[in-house]
Order: sequence, then structure tokens, then C-alpha cells
Amino acid sequence: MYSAGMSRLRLCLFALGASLLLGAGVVARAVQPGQVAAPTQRGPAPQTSAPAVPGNAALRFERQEIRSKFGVGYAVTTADMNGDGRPDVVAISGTQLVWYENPTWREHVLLEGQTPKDNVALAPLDIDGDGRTDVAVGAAWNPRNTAGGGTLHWVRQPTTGDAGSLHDISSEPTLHRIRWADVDGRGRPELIVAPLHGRGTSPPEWNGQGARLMAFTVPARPAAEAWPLQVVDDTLHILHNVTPVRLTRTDRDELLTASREGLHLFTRGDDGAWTKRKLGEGAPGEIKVGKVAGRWLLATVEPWHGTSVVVYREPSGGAAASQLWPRVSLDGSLQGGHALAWGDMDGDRDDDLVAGWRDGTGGVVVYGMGPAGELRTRTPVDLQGMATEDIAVHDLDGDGRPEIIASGRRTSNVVIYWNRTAAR
Ligand SMILES: [Ca+2]
Ligand SMILES: [Ca+2]
Ligand SMILES: [Ca+2]
Ligand SMILES: [Ca+2]
Repeated sequence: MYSAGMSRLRLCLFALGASLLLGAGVVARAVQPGQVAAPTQRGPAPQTSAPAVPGNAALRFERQEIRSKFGVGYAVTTADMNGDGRPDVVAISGTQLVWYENPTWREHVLLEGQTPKDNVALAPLDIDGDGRTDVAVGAAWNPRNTAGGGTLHWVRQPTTGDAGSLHDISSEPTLHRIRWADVDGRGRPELIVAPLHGRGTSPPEWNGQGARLMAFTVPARPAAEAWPLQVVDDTLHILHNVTPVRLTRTDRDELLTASREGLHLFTRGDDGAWTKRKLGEGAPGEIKVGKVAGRWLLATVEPWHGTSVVVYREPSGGAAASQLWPRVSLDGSLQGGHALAWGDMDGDRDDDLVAGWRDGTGGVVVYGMGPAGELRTRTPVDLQGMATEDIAVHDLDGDGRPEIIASGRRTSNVVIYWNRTAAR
């Protein structure tokens, strides 16, 4: 199937390369409101037009679609799956877990149809310690079933061939995000699991029991033994994302959550007890952490599936200071904002923020910020071909400039945006 589609892919690449060249011209001027104000297919329409800041004229991206007709590309990330030192792209659709081999981007199918529909989350790690990267997977995704569904598995990568073996770990209704994070500082990451809603809650408010944020420890024999579980917290609602970070501790990962209650930092103490601290107000639905001018910026999409990209600036007293982080709104024009990632796209040593949305025409843009988090540039990367569900940032070819990797919902694709920005 992949090779049969290659000539078509090449044609697409040629056409898309040409449109990117046109896009680069677009980049040099201020973004026009019409570029994102296309008819809404679903979700709330943006209340404002795109901010009137210029694009970053230095940025250049070359689009390569490595998969089409994928179904919903719920999640995409990178990991070295074959141990050759090159990061590969790993992605899930509702029914498949696949990886694309760097540099040919040949598709390898680890799972097809064995998990209860839909797959929704993935997190690669060598779980059994045999030297080959495995993948934890969340499946049975149904955001409205708060009484059942939400299965947690891991897939062992075989020593030969592509098809992995599926092992069950646990289940939690509306299980939605999973991440590896070394929360106890012992050197081995735990599997962090965040459902979207609390058990037994219902729309539209999802009030009642909070979502159970959990940390699973990998046992010595992960395929044969139960995975010990610790509940980190059960107070939050519409817990749409969680990300590991080291804001106040350098010896362990902390967890930063985006929920209806705002931004919260969870830190595990040496006694195993968790502390919860509020860092920001608002009702964020995504959360990713970057640094500009040596200070943390916490980026969010607000509200859940919303229209705004916001950053919370590290206060002058530092990340450990017990004060709320000042909020800076960057953009209010997204349609179904759904993914964020940070990376130094232009090589000036400050992180840039990549954001994607999935409604309307969909899109991917890069924001550049000053030291106070103030918006300086907004550079469209793709305004037609990516109804963004998830985004990863990683330097795939080792040239020092990070690529953007995105997976789409309505566009049913996985795309690498090669960073062709000239070295500074
Ligand atoms: Ca590799
Ligand atoms: Ca392994
Ligand atoms: Ca930069
Ligand atoms: Ca690169």
C-alpha cells in the first residue's frame, strides 16, 4: 500500500513544495484574517481575527506527508524504534499503532485492530528492558462513557518482524493522555495516565467526581505482573492534558495539568505524598512548557478545544515562588485549538511555540515571543492541509533545527514539516 502510493506522494510533495514556496511569500507579510476565518465546520467560531504581527521571515518549512488516509491521527510522537540512533515517527489512528522509519519513512505496523476502538494515546519506552523500544497505548476511547471503556496496554516490539504483542495493564473510563515521567526520581519513568473526566460524570458540565490522575510503576516482569498504581489526584475536571516538567525540582519530574480549574503543578515528595499547587487561572485544555530568555513559559490552549493560545510567564520570584503566573494572551483566532509544542525553530536559542487547530480549514502556526512572553511573530506553516490533532517537535535529520511533526483528524494524515530555516 505504501509503495503503491509513492508516486502519488511524490507528486503531492512536489505540489506541496510549490505551495510552500508560495506560503513563504505569505509568511513575510502580516497574517490576513481571512486565512484562518474559513467557514466553521464544527466547534465555536473564533471571536477575533489573527493578531496583527508579522511572520518570522527567516523560517522555512518543507512539507512531507508520510501517511494519508490514516483515519483520525489521535497522537504522534518520536522515538528510536529500531535502535539505529535516528529518531523515528510513531503514531496511532483509531485502529493502528505504526512507526515510520527514519530516513525512508517506511511504515511498520505494530498493532492493527487488536485494541478496543479507538486508540487515543501512546508513549514509547523500552518497557521490558530488552533494548528495543516498546509502546504504551491507551484505547477504548469514548469521551462520553464515564462508566466503562478506557483501556491501558503496552505493546512489546518483537526482535524480528513488525507485529507487536499486546499486553493489558489497566482501565479507566475516558482514559485520554499517557506520558512517561520519572516522578519519584529513581531513574526509571512511571506511566502517567490522565482520563478526561471523573467516573460517573455527564455533559455538559462533567461535575461530580474528578478525573483520576494516576502513576503506574513498571514491574520487574511487565508482561506477567500487575502494575502498581498510585492516584496522584482526583480533584480536577475536564483534565485535557498533562505534561512532565522540572519547574521546582531538578531530581524528578513534576506534572503540570490543564483542566477546568486552571494550571496545576503536582510534585511527589520523598515520602510518596503529592503536593498540588495552582500556577495559573483560566480553563486550559492543552499545556506544554518552553523557555524564552532563560525563563519558563507555560503555553495553553483555552478553553478546552478553544480559540486562544495563551502563555503563563514565570514570575519574577522564580518558579518556586508561591504566586500565580501572569497570563499573556497570544492569539484568539484558532478554531478548535488542539496541539502545542515548543522548539527553537529559528536558532536564536529561545524556544518558539508551535500550535495547531483542527476545525475550519485546520492549521499549524509558529509563534515567536519576547522575554515577557509578548507576541512578536506569527508564522503560518500550513493553513490548508492539517486539521491538527497532535504535534511533536524533534530534529529528525540531526542538522540542529527541529522539525514539526503533526497528525490530523479530518485530514487523516501524518506530516513532517522539515525545518529548512537557514543557520544563523
Ligand atoms: Ca531509528
Ligand atoms: Ca523492549
Ligand atoms: Ca527561537
Ligand atoms: Ca532538522
